[in-house]
Amino acid sequence: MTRLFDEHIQREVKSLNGKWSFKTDKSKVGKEKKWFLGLSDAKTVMVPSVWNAEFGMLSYEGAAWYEKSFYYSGGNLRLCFGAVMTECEVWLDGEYVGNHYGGFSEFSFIIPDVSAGTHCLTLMVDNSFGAQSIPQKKVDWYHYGGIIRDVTAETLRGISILNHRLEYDLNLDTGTTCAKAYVELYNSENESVTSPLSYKIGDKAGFAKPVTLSAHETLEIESDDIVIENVEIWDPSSPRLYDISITTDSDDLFDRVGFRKVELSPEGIILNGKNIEILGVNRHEEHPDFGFAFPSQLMQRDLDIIADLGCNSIRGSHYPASRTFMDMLDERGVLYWSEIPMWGWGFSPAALGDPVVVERGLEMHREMIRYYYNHPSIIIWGMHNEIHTECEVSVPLTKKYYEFLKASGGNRIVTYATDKPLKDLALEYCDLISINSYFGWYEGDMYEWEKFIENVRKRRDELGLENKPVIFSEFGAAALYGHHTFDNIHWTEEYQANVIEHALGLFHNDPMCCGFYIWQFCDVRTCLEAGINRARGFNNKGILNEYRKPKAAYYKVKELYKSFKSNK
Ligand code: ADA
Repeated sequence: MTRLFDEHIQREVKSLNGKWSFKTDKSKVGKEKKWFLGLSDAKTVMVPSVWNAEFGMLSYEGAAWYEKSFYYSGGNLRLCFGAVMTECEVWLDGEYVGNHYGGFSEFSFIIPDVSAGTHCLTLMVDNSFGAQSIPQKKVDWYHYGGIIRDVTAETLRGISILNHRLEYDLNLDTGTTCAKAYVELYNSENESVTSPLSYKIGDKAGFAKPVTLSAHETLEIESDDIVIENVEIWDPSSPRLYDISITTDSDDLFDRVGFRKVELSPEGIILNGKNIEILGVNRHEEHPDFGFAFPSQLMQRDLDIIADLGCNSIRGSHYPASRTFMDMLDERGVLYWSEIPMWGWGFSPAALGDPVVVERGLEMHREMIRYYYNHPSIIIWGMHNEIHTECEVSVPLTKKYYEFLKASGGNRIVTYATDKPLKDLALEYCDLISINSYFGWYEGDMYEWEKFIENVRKRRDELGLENKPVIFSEFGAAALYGHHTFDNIHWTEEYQANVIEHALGLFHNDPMCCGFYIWQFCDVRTCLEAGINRARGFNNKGILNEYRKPKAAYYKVKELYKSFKSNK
């Protein structure tokens, strides 16, 4: 995957990005007609991309096929996919390899003993929706389809390193961290193999031991305690990263970690022993010309804009962003909330009780943790957004995800965004109460925030949850870029700026509130096809437009975030 450093030196890695053959399959006949044996009448597309960016294909929903021939030098082939929207089946040289569900996570397949020569990789990709889909058809963003992130072909030899996780506990008083490394190994040979395994953290700490794996065995190795003294902590003011290097006789994996401590008190979020007010924005990883295949150059630009705005945190609404972006956040010291696309309105109570849906959501959390665990910038895991938490059926689901994330998600805050805090039944299962509300836009006028906040406080205390701080995870108003009047009315840039200014002033001065994420960073394309009827077909609540041009609210927020930083 595109990282900001080389993940491998010894391992051969070949990019399969670039030119692919592509063909739509509206009536889904491709499998029956064995298109995996060769695509005829196909057009050329560049991967990664969304097919909706192709001429005349903006609203195509359904199945489509991708095919690429590539030279492989022979061996145990690992095919890695950064993300494919939403579901796919994979063939190599006409042989079925496997499938994956879920549009925003990495996945891979290992195919042993592939001969040297030219091979043909085929994918059937489907972005249509059913009763058990996550997300459901109705969302307030666009249902792009396609191979949206990198594809690579790797060669595994002997004992290979598939993944690692560094769990640690940082003691701020002594400046010492006690860590344990977990390394997932795979023996790609047809016989048992023994190799030294070395795991280094920076140039001092780590562990080494010999490992033996039988033919094609996958094994997780756990280290003894690794104590690191005089730790330089990862903090927004100085985001110190430590290099990780893991090697065996025949393979390697490089990564980075940062040591930091996240705690929660009734007063809010404590990062590395200091109270921090979250000054945030919600951001979709989307652009009108590239959809979800978001170029890394534009990620840097978004982060430059976000730095100029004075934000210290981003909520990754509403799905895991690419790891390239996570690397950038780690380097820049920006705090992040990462969540899965279990998004509101679309999910009926029946769907929330469906065991297939619940398990799919859990699997998405597993994948998010598997690939994102080591990123210090992620301090919050989000379980879901605006689902029917006023219904009993949401409680076991939330409990299940909460317990899973608390047990395996590392040192992070676990929450979900609720738009029904006054009748929510699942608030017991979150560390932080996260509220989405839109006074001044959908509900009443902006001066109703005061009463609402008092009601939230009352309910929280009545439930005995007064130790849980509150964060406003969404609020805002829409403005059409360039629309101004002398009157303070909906859709103008001035009105949007007023709504945000009023809400921010209240949140900042409320002791129960530990931060806020404005909805939203920039305008995003929405799903007219799914019945989201919005002006221009965009959600216009961005404080920048979709091409990242600032609206009046941008400058207001910049001024306020600057003043908040200096007075708290
Ligand atoms: C919700 C939802 C967002 C967006 C927003 C809006 O809070 O979580 O994704 O749809 O409403 O603009 O109405």
